[in-house]
Amino acid sequence: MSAPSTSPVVRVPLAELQALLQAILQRHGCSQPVAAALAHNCASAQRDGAHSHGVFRIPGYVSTLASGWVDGQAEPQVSDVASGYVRVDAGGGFAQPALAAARALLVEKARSAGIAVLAIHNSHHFAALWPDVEPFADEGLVALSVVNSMTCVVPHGARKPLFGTNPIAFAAPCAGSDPIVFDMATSAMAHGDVQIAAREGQLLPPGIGVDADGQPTCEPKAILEGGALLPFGGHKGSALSMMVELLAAALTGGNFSWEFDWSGHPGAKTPWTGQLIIVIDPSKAEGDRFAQRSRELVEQMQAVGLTRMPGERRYREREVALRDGVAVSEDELQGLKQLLV
Ligand code: NDP
Ligand code: PYC
Repeated sequence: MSAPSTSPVVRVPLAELQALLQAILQRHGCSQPVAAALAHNCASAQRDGAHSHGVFRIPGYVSTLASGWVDGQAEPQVSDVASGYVRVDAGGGFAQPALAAARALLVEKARSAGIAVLAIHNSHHFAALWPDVEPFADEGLVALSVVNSMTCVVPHGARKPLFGTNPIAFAAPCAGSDPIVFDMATSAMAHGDVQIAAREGQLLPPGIGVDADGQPTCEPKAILEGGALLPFGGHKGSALSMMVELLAAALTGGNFSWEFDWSGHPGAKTPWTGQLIIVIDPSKAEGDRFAQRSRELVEQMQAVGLTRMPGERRYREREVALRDGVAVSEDELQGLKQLLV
């Protein structure tokens, strides 16, 4: 995860930051519920130090809304298609309001059938994925989500980019602590982190991407301008990225990462794809034992020397932010305020 900009950092109360983001999104064409859902997501990412998907993303939302590429007023259409299956047509709007619209039905189905699927299509996802799964684990459920993005990753063994950065997020309850959560791009680095490295003038480690000639490069601009990212972990990350294309696009009715053409919408940044969320009620397996078994797993990992769980850095940053305010660079805060004018 990249560090924030080098300009001095100020601390802003979470509610104040969220209200500012909501006002910006409404000012640039989102309805109140859409702006509220996106502002909550984005402020939460900034709170947790998930900088590649915090306030850094707001100019991208704004330019996308201005381009007419996304419908900031879309009203998601929820269909109850089977005992364990909910479909949502996001109407060319954002995925987060689509999840919000279907969430109660999804949880009801997961609790009655033991498992339920939410398939969102015709949707734009421009955010971190963990905010979509973590709340299920807070309610004692296990959740897995995948979303595909835009062509910028070369499949392992191929010559040209095809896949998106295609993240996978997972959340499970754990007795006596915050849920176990991981959220990772299947590319060697998230596109947002490459953009931040380019902005900060930093070189990348080897193995992240290639330039326009397909040659390995550590220069973020060469990746962003005609080059491409690589999957993480060679053929293994590539297979996971392929799986994300199948689950998030083929299964939901959404676009594959290469299927949309935003060239007629200068300023458009948000991938128009699909998202799948699978929710499992672990009480159907062994009553209340799952969260306790999660605890045992964590303790065994710690016993063999693990000092850092996935999600732990975010939870630490969250604690500080809730106490002292959310860290935002002065430059970014000024930039945000300009978007209200
Ligand atoms: P990272 O590589 O920063 O982190 C991936 C996961 O590994 C996190 O859960 C992180 O926990 C954990 N982790 C990191 N370092 C360690 C460590 N040393 N030991 C144990 N666990 C560790 O994330 P990515 O760069 O892959 O992705 C960043 C974000 O980009 C994600 O939120 C993802 O959803 C988003 N994204 C969104 C896309 C979209 O289309 N909407 C596309 C691609 C990415 P922790 O969080 O605590 O650091
Ligand atoms: O960081 O790879 C990324 C990304 C793509 C779409 C939203 N975030």
